Amino acid sequence: MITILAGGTGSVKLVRGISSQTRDINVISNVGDNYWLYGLYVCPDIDTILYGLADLLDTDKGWGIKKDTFGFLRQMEILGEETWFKIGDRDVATHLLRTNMLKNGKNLTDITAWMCQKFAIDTKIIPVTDNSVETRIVTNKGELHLQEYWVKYRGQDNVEGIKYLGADKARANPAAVNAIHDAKLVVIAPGNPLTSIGPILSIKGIKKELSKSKRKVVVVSPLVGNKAISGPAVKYMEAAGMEVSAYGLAKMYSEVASHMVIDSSDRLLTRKIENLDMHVYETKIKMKDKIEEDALASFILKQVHV
Ligand code: FO1
Repeated sequence: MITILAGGTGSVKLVRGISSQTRDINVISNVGDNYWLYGLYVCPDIDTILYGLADLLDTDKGWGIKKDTFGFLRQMEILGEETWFKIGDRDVATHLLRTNMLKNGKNLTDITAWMCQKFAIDTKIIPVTDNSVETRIVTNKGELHLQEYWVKYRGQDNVEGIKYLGADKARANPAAVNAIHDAKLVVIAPGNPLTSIGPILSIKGIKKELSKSKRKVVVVSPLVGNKAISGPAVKYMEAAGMEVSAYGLAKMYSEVASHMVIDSSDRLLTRKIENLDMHVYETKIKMKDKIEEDALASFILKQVHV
């Protein structure tokens, strides 16, 4: 059984690649960027994995449902609501059902398992916690929810720090802890280290289980050189005072992982990373299509010996 820690658009490609090669997979999903909008509970990272595995994902955008329409949002605009967060008409069904089930007393874990069934997905998607953990971006102009900072205000203000509100009180999902404990291999997907994977690691029970299991944990770098393959990882890493390189990532992850996959072009960092007591594997980590998703997945499954 393989367990993957995943965040948003950077992670889904590898999740898809691994799931096309092996069946018994758990995905532990970030919940830090979940967002309440119009009374609906939106869970972008859970939905990206759901849609990605159900072959419904809009792969150009990396979120939402492909070929979705936006009539609902247009009507909200007519009614004078803010419409900066582009929820599609088909996507809204997911949020509506989820919110309704929450209101009827179900927890996010059970709702997500139900969704996996509805979307005919074998992979188990496990929210890292059923409690609220919210990723907040501290800027020079104040503190914002991640979605407000990145989508509403287009990431324009300087980032001074990142907080995971509620993480200190959040209880690790027992199913997530078990999924780490029972896995033969744990893969930290190439998600944003601070806003996709960081909130998962901010939950004590998860970090503790990973640290205990670190000999079977491999992290896949989301950086090539000092650039992120996608998204604002660099901005957040700089704000957190991290070195923006595979080595900077290795320092962050060396507490919870003993193996790291880096891009071949970063091979000059291999020695330095090995000095952190990590095994390093070099390959092409960018995944621009299904062939490259499968190639990286099979590299990990064949080459990483834990
Ligand atoms: N990202 C955007 O950049 N703009 C959007 O309007 C937007 C809408 C949206 C709706 C549903 C959903 O599940 C995700 C959505 N995202 C949007 C993506 C999301 O903001 C982030 O990419 C993830 O939270 C990062 O993991």
